[in-house]
Amino acid sequence: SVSAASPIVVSTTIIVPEGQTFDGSGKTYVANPSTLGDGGQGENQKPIFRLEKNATLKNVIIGAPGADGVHCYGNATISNVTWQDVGEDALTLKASGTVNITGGGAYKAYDKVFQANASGTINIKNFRADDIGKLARQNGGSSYAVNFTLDSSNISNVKDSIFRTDSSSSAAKITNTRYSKVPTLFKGFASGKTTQS
Ligand code: DGU
Ligand code: CA
Ligand code: CA
Ligand code: CA
Repeated sequence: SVSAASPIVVSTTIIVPEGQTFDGSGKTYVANPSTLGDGGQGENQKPIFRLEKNATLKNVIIGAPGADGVHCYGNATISNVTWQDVGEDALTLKASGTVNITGGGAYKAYDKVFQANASGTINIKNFRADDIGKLARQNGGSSYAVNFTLDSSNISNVKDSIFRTDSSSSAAKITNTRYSKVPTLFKGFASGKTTQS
């Protein structure tokens, strides 16, 4: 009889070097909980993938445990990556840059999906998210500028908001997106810094 392929258990963070592409060919990757983290809400878990600047991650499924997901050090391209059960969070911008996330989805995020711990831009397009706390959050208390965009996506069952910041210089824009059970689109943005159409 047929059976699903076993996931690839990652015990040491997979590093995608500067400018290079990691193509997972649709395979499923999970964290070794004893080395990277159990995917619960404890901080300081390690990522399954670390992308150096201008790296690309594509055609990857991240299963459970998801640990601290993907860390991006500068510009990154994330294409057709699905987090089946987001760990502490799904992806973090760790150094300034633009992250373009296209296709894929994120499910079962107790708190945040995307986390911006540096200034830059996070563009999310053709994405599906369900059962999440927030789609993207700028690190609490930070005042640098982050530009968030969401386009042509489908977001459902959100506990808090789509985009959240504490920075008066950050901005967010949502276009052509379908929602179900989303209590708030934008939280903490200054007036005039959000648009929705
Ligand atoms: O100050 O920096 O939750 O990257 C608190 C911490 C916290 C981060 C963030 C993350 O905000 O650890 O997961
Ligand atoms: Ca966190
Ligand atoms: Ca989860
Ligand atoms: Ca984290």
